[in-house]
Formats: sequence, C-alpha cells, structure tokens
Amino acid sequence: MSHPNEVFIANGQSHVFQFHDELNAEGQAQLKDQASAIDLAEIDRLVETLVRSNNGGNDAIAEDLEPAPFIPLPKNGGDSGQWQRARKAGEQALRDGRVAAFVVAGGQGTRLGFDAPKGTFPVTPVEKKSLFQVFAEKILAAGIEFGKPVPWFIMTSIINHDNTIAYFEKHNFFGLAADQVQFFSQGLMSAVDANGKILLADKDSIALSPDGHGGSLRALVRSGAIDKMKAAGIDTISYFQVDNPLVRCIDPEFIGFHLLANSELSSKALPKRDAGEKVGVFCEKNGESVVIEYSDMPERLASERDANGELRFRGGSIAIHIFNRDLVERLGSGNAEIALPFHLAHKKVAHIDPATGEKTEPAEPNAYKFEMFVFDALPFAENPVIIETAREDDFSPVKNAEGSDSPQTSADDQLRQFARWAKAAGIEIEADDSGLPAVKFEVSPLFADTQDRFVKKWNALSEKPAIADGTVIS
Ligand code: UD2
Repeated sequence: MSHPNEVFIANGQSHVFQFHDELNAEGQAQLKDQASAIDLAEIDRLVETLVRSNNGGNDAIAEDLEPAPFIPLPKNGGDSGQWQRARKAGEQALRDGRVAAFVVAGGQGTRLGFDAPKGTFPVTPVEKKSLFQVFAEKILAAGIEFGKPVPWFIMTSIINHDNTIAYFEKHNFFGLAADQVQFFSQGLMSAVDANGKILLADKDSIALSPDGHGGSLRALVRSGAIDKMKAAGIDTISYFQVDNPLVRCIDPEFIGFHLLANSELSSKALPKRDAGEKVGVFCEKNGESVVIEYSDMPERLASERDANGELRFRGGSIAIHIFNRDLVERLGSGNAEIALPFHLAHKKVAHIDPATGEKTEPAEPNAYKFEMFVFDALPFAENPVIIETAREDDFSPVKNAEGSDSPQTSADDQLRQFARWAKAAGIEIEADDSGLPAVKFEVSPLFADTQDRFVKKWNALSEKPAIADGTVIS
C-alpha cells in the first residue's frame, strides 16, 4: 500500500502531513494510523453533496409529510388481546435466547458537562446507581425471569472505550457474566472546513469525532458483533440510548409486536409533551415511515393541531427500537447504495492553522462534522412497526445538567414510578399532585422492573419492609 501521504496529496489534502517532518516517531506513527483509517472517497463525496451545496442533507426533508400512525396502548384504545399476544410471543423469544440488548454509548455527553463515560453517571434517587448499573440489573433480571441470559452489546467510541471497560471490570459487570457483555468502538469521521479541507486537531492528529449513533449499524458488522449474534442464534436486537434510566431494556410486548409483524425495525412512540419537545417525530413520506428530527421539523407542522385539539404530528421518537439482525447486516455492510445517509453539523472545532502552525480556538462554528442517525434505517425496513409507550414507564432521560431532562427530573420520575408500583401493591405512600412521594425510596431492578412484577413479589414477601426515606427494596 502506498504511503497515506501520497493518497492525501492526490485528494487535495496534503496539508494533513504538512508538519509530519517536525514530529517524533510516535507522532508520525499516530498521524499515519489516523490518516489510513479515513475513507477519502467518502469524505470527498460528502463534501460535494453536503458541504458545497450546504444543504446539510435536509433539503426538502419536510415536504409531503403525514403523521405516521402507531399502535395505541390498551388504555388509549388499543386492543388488549393484541398486546397480550405480543407479550406471549416476546416472552417465548426470550426463553428461546433470540434477543440481545444493545446500548449506544459513544456520544460525547457535552451537554451534561460530565467528564467520564455518560453511562457511569449516577442516576438513581437513593443508591445513586449509574446508568450502566441500572441497565445491567434490568438485563440480569430478564435473564433470570426467562431462564436465558441476555447478551448485552455496548457501543463506545474512542473517547470512552477504555474507561467504559475499566468501569465494568471494576464493578464485576454488576453481576452479569463477563462474557455476556461485549464492547466495541464505533467509527470516526474527520471534520472538514468550509472548503472541504480535513482539520488537524494537532500537528500529529486529525480532528476526528464519532460517526453518530447511526454508525452503530456498520460498527456492529465491522466489529464482528453481528457474527457473534448469528453464532448464538440471536436475530432480535433491543436498541436503546445510554441516557435514559427508565428504559425497558428488554420489553417482551415490544419484542412480540416486532416478531409477530415480521418487522425488520420496530420503534416506540410517545405522544409529545408539547410542540417544542426535543424528540424526532414519526412521519410518513411517500408511503414510507421516517423520523424527522425536531430541528428539521417546520414549526408550522410541529404545532399543527387536529380536530380534537391534539398535536397532529405527536408521535415522538424516543430512540428505542428493535432491529432484526438481517437489516443491520444489510445496512452495515458498506454498500453505499443501501447505507444510512450522513447529516451535517456545523460546529466549533479547535484546530491547527496550516498557514501558521498555531492552534486556533474559533469563536464561531468553523467546521463541518458528519453523523449518521440510526432512525434513518426506518425507510429501508420491511414491515416497520410503531407502538405507543407510556412516558412514565419508559422515558426520562438525563441530558442537561439542570432544568428539563436533568438528573433531578429523572430521579423524580423514578421516584414517581416506584410510588405508583407501591400504590398498586396497596402500600400507603404520601405523594404530591404530580405523584412525587414524600419519602425517597428505591426499588432495585433485581426485585422488580415492572409494576406487575413488583406487586407479585411484594405480595409474596413474608416480611414487608416499612417504606421510609432511604429504603431500598432489593
Ligand atoms: C436523540 C434523538 C431525538 C430523540 C432523543 C430522545 C437524534 C439526532 N435525536 O436526541 O430524536 O429521540 O434522542 O432522547 O438522535 N451516540 C453515540 N454515538 C454518537 C452520537 C451519539 O453512541 O456518535 C449516542 C449517545 O451516547 C446517546 C445517544 O446516541 O446514547 C443520543 O445522542 P444525543 O444525545 O446526541 O441525542 P439527542 O438527545 O440530541
């Protein structure tokens, strides 16, 4: 193979090696390593189609949109028989060992301002368990309930891969078997300037960032995770994000809906809280299901109301999906014809000015980053299914340090859930109008991770603990 320098010269990117001769051997090797991992043809194509035309990949995206229908919860008019059949089918798939859990945890977590892998952030109200511990215990509980351990795949990125693994090792994988948890790192993309020139983060390194959660599909294939699933007889992948402690990592009803419909990609929707809520929206465009990200949704459509006064485009996407393994293989195989599109993000990226060799901290966005979004898989999927879920049982993410979607709101939502379960079991708990209990207590996922299970387990306890501030039911 030729030295990457030659390839970079041929592609008008010679400046990447401009400081090469000033570097020590280690710096030279690092630069060469990073450079050889870049797909210059892909960068060229993206610069042509996205940066030069400056359309961010979103041109005309919001034309001809209709709201996508979703299967309502029984309490909102859904057919309870259908939900029961789904639950049975999902439980059978879990007993048969066909399901893996998959969390995408490669993001930078900048909004939270937490300088460690986001999954290690403490979230539960009493024990301050981390996001990763909550998920681990839910996955462990599902394995115990259905008699087959559920394998868990965790996508990291170069930013947090080693720290994530070290964290799990330190905590003995929270009770899971070490080989039940598999880590792999997602791909990277180089940032470019407005002229399509690749930016140097330092003289010996390229400005690289994770390729978006949509990069998970090709990372699942490239890392060999998909082959491992195949070998283990897994065809159903339960996908969730790292920031949401309420998520039902393994949800038999959801799995059942997916399998009974022979779906390649199923999604959970919840009615948007208000027109401005920052979640994607399930839509139909030319007869296909799509998710339109909130930032691409025209205000006019986002706030449109139907005859009942409800938001017309109300099916919010909370990034909980089930993928069929074949779809991941197809989309992650590297065939450009059927790959996810890239979106453009205009960001501030500190870089080395090729003219002066000095590091520049831009005051304004100077760089374009390329990211894939996993929900762009939807139009490629056969028989997509969208089911409604209840916000209080599936979604309360930790995104911001304060205000909405913060550690405080998420801990409160967990408390409300525990209080609802307690009430359903006949336990008297004082709570305010929003359902927030007066005492802070916590239910371990290993005791119960649904209301039904809680009631059953609670009723079976010979000695029932008094619930007070700091009580942990485990
Ligand atoms: C995402 C969705 C939004 C809604 C919301 C629900 C997008 C573009 N928007 O918004 O529609 O569903 O979630 O909470 O997805 N990640 C990686 N690698 C990356 C980038 C992100 O693993 O390169 C992970 C990240 O660790 C996190 C998840 O993807 O688990 C979400 O990323 P985000 O915080 O950028 O998404 P957000 O909140 O803008």
